Amino acid sequence: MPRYFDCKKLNKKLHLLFQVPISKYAVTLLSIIAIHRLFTSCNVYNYPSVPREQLTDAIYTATVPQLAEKRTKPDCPYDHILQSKEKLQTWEVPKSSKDIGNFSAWGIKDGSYTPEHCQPLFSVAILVTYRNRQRHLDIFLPYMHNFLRKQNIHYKIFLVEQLDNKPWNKGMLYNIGAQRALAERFPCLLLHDVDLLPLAASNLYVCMDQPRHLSASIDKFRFVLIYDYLVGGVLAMRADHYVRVNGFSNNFYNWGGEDDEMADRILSNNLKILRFPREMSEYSMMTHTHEPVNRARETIIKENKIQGHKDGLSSVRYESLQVKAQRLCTWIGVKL
Ligand code: BGN
Repeated sequence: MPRYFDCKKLNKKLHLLFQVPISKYAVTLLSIIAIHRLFTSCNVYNYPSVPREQLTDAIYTATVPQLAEKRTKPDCPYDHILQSKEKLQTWEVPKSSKDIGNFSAWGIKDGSYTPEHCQPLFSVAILVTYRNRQRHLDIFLPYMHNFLRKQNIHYKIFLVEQLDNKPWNKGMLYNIGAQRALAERFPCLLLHDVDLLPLAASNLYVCMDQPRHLSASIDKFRFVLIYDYLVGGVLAMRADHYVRVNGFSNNFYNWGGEDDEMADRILSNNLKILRFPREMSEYSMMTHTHEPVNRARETIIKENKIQGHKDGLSSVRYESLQVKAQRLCTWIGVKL
């Protein structure tokens, strides 16, 4: 006997299906989404990075010419820093300048420090963009000097402050800081948010052969890299690469987008974004309210791409600029 399709049976099955309460479907759907999320976040949590044992070969060794010329001391060691397991927990980070304790500015002049007993193999200009965040700055400067003086590197902190009341323009401030650092012949630029504090002693503040994103694992984002082309927060670039990509765009006012546009510049110049392993890239973000969101940011990213990133380091314009050497930083005040 041929078997015919039984409509009655199907009707009964469909009927049963519709009798299942809607909440059961919702629970199943939510569980599927949660499991999917878990797997995808696992991926960004364990983002691709250069393994600890290969870092020595991937870092960019270069100093300012003045240092390279007078080589009288033995080379500074760095292996013990890269291998260090020492790390602060988020709750151990200072919450106000009072928590810093007795800070001593030994060895620091104009925001710069050079190790005394050995020959540093790296010179790094640390550019910090700033406006109206005194509470952060009072923690950031002593914290960073304490952190960096242990790294055997030659570094100098440039604080670039926007002095006018126009909307905030971080990209342009970085370009202005970069012009100064390039004039002082720093081979490596490290672009640093003032509210981020590194937690791992092994997070050596140097450039790599390719652009390097340092703040891949921030407590505010549950230590997860939120997307793979993120370069916001702390980024290190060889000075020649910064010039090659024409720096940051000057077209972004207020909050957001300028870092994603920088990622675009990096990738379209056939450069890569490299990272240290996650346990070396942890940061704590000091709480703050951010600038108003730039609603045009997506459009500007697209337009800049079409125009071949012509706007940037080569087209910075500002009204006035002053430079003052202070003990803990070289201060650059700009009116845009
Ligand atoms: C992203 C912002 C970045 C910011 C990170 C982290 C944009 C562009 C949208 C087209 N990007 O969403 O600028 O650094 O968040 O906060 O808004």
